Amino acid sequence: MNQTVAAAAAMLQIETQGRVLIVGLNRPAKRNALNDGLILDIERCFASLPEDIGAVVVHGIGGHFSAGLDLSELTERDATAGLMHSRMWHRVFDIIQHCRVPVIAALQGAVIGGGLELACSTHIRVADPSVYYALPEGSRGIFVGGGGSMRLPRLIGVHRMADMMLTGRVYKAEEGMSLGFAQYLTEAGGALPKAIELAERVAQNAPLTNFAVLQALPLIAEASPQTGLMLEALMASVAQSDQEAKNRIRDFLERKAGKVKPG
Ligand code: 1HE
Repeated sequence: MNQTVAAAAAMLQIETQGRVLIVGLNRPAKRNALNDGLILDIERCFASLPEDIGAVVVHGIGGHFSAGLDLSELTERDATAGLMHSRMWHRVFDIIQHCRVPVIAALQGAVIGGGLELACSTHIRVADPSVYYALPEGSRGIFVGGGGSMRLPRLIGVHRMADMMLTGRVYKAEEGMSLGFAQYLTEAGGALPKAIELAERVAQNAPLTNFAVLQALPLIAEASPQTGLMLEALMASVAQSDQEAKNRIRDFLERKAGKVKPG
C-alpha cells in the first residue's frame, strides 16, 4: 500500500494501491460496530470516489470485519428515529451496491448483523478461515435494518436466514462459503491480499463491462424472462460496439491477449 489518500474520515482508514481504494473500518476497540458516524463516513467515501479508482476493497481493522449495529446507539431511538436510521443505512448500502466500480469485501472474524448486511451490499466477498456469520437480531429483540432481508435471501435463501435470526445459528467460514455467503475462502490471513489481488484484476476490465455487470446484470436477473432477455440484448450490443471491446477482441485475434486457462 503506497499512499494514504484520506485520513479525513475519522473511522475509516483509506489507502490507495494503484487503481484500488482500500477502505478499512477502523473501530477495532468496538469490533467495528457500525455507529452513525462510521456509516456516514462510508457514504462520504463512496460518494467521492476519485475518478482514477477502478475497484474498492472494504475490510475490518483489528481481526473482525464488523460486529454489526452499534447497540449503544439504539437505546434512545424511538420508532420514527428507527425508521429514519434504517433508511439511512439503505441509502448508504445502495451506494455501495450501485457503485461505479466493483466493491470487494475482505472478511475476517465477526461478520454479524449489520456487518453481514454491509458485506452483502458488496459484489465479491473473500473470507478468511476465522470468519463467522451470525444474525443475533432474534436474541436482541430487533430486526435487520440494513437491507439484509432483501439481499441475504438472494444469497442463502429465506429459510436459512430465518433460521439464523430465530435460533442464533452461527455459520463458520467453510460452511458459509459453500452456502453462498462468500465466493472465496483463503488461507489464514489471506483475505485482504486476495481481495486486493482480485480488485487489481477487475480494475483492468473494460469500464463498460464492469458497468454492465454491476448495473445491468442484477436488473436482468430480477426481471421477467422476456424483459430480461431484451435488456441483455441491449446491454450486449452497447458493450460490444464500444471501442474498448473492439480493441480487446482485435488483440485476442492477433494473439496479443491472454487465453483462458483451466483453473
Ligand atoms: C459493541 C458491539 C456492538 C462489540 N455494539 N458495542 N451485534 C451483536 O449482537 C454482536 C455483539 N458483539 C459480540 O457478540 C461480541 O462483541 C463479538 C463476538 C463481536 C466480539 O467479542 P469479543 O470478546 O472479541 O469483544 P467484546 O469484549 O465483546 O467487545 C469489545 C468491545 O466492543 C466492548 O466494549 P467495551 O467498551 O466493553 O470494551 C463491546 O461492548 C463492544 N461491542 N460489539 C456496540 N454491536 C441496522 S440493523 C442491524 C442489526 C444488527 O446489527 S444486530 C447485531 C448486533
